[in-house]
Amino acid sequence: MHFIDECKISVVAGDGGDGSAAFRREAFVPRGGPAGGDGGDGGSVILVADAQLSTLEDQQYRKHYVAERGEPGSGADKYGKAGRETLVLVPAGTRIFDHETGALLGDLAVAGERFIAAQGGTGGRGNIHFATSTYQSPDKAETGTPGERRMLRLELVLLADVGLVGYPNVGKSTLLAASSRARPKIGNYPFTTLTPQLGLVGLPGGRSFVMADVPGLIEGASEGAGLGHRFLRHLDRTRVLIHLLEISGEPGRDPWRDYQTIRNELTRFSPQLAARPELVVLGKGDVTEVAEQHRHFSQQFSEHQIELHLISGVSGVGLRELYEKVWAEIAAHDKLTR
Ligand SMILES: Nc1nc2c(ncn2[C@@H]2O[C@H](COP(=O)(O)OP(=O)(O)OP(=O)(O)O)[C@@H](O)[C@H]2O)c(=O)[nH]1
Ligand SMILES: [Mg+2]
Repeated sequence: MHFIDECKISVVAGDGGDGSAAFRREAFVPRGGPAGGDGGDGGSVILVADAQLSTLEDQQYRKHYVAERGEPGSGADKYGKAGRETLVLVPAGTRIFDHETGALLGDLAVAGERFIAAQGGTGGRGNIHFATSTYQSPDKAETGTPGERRMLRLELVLLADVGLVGYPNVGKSTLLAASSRARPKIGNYPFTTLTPQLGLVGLPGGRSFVMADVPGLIEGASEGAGLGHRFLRHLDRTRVLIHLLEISGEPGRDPWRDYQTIRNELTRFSPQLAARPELVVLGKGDVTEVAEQHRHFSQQFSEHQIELHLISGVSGVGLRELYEKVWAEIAAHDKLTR
């Protein structure tokens, strides 16, 4: 299961500086030899894959990248200074497309790789290059060529780090919508979500992770009840699960029973998936009755050494704390596998 982070940027390279058509000035010589230097090359805009980055977030904010132009040449054989290049840092794995034609231009798969997004113009040659034995005083010099400019689309494929599991209607999609720019369908009935949805959840300090919302599970999903359980394969590559529970009015359900039912279904699908670190959450915490009963259920879960967090996708209560715990699990996992 993956998620495509994408953005559009414009890149404008610097123009090359013009060459100069100056002449040497010497006392008593009306016109000395040609002395106009070359213009400097314009700077290029270069995309560089950086190991520290994991999203295209910087490019969501800054969309225009311009490199410096080359300085013109001048008299006394002076060459113009080359324009400075502009580096655009992107995460490894970024693919670069021409926005107009859709053509794939580059693929920065590995950190350190570079792609010239817009080539700087070439500086024009000054008249010092144009003198010949028969043409001693050339008054022509070249103009610099313009820098390239174009619109690019950047695309980055991200894998889901976190999976949301639970009964239908517990508020999984609401939680994803509250935490990311994803806009999954939300409805007050079971099985609103039919296909997995992904969103990028941002945390302070430039941290982020991809969260996957999948359909709800019910008892017997492994035998095909409800939407079955095959969609859980989309959580194969996740590192943490958020198990969302609610206080439901349905007969035969309560958070602890629901918890065991879903755990059982997860194990039947895949013992490896069931073994992932899991954060257990009681949702809809904005409802007074839920907030009041949280202590009671929390007590019950703690008897099984499980911490029961209280959150609400509607009011946002508890989300910050929850995502810090998610982040700690992701970081611990990264440390283990590095
Ligand atoms: N009060 C309150 N209602 C919520 C909250 N989260 C979800 N709901 C409501 O619960 C219902 C189900 O929400 P969804 O987000 O669609 O639930 P889901 O778990 O994605 O459901 P499925 O896709 O069917 O599995 C909707 O009517 C939501 O408005 C919450 O934090 N507080
Ligand atoms: Mg849903």
